[in-house]
Amino acid sequence: MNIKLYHTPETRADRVRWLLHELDIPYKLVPIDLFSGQTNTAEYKKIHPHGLVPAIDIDGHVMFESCAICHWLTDMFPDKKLAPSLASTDRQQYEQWMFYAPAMMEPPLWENYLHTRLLPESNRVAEIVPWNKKRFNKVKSVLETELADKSYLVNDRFTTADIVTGSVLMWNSSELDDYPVLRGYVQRLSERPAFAVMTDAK
Ligand SMILES: N[C@@H](CCC(=O)N[C@@H](CS)C(=O)NCC(=O)O)C(=O)O
Repeated sequence: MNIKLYHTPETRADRVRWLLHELDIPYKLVPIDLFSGQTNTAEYKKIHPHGLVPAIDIDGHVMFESCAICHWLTDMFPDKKLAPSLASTDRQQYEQWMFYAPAMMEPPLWENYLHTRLLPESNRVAEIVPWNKKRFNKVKSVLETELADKSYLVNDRFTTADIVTGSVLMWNSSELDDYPVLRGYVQRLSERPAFAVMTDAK
């Protein structure tokens, strides 16, 4: 299998890269500079129609959406045991957390990034920021309770669901003071050899 990952450091492409190292499969990294206009070309739009990262090319078949890529790669390599099998009762929990990350965790953080940094000041809505903080605090409380008596989300075994949820928590790592369980979780995840390889290589 020939894999090419279109990647920019410190973006959602990192979660795919982390997973590729957990799976221990060879791949080619295609560095993408988001600020050079490279993603706004007709050539790159054939890879990702929105001009975003990540995207992945697998034997000439291109796919985008980081969590979908993680989900697919995990199922393609079942011997690596990074997801419970479809027949296992743990699979429900696995699917739940895989979708929780992009559906419940990312939107409040991303919206606040837009309304505090990315949008022109005249387009920012200040009132949305505390509301989103509240939404994300709820996410953190849910995960704090979930992980209180275990190291990983699904039946206490490391899975790709920890990569996707962990990678979003890492965006917010400076605001985990009131969440000791999550601080420990993020620390544990960042000490994994596959995670270290990814950050060393940046
Ligand atoms: N839902 C998509 C989001 C992709 C996305 O927004 N990527 C950001 C980096 S994290 C990007 O490429 N931003 C560049 C831009 O907005 O021009 C995914 O998870 O892959």
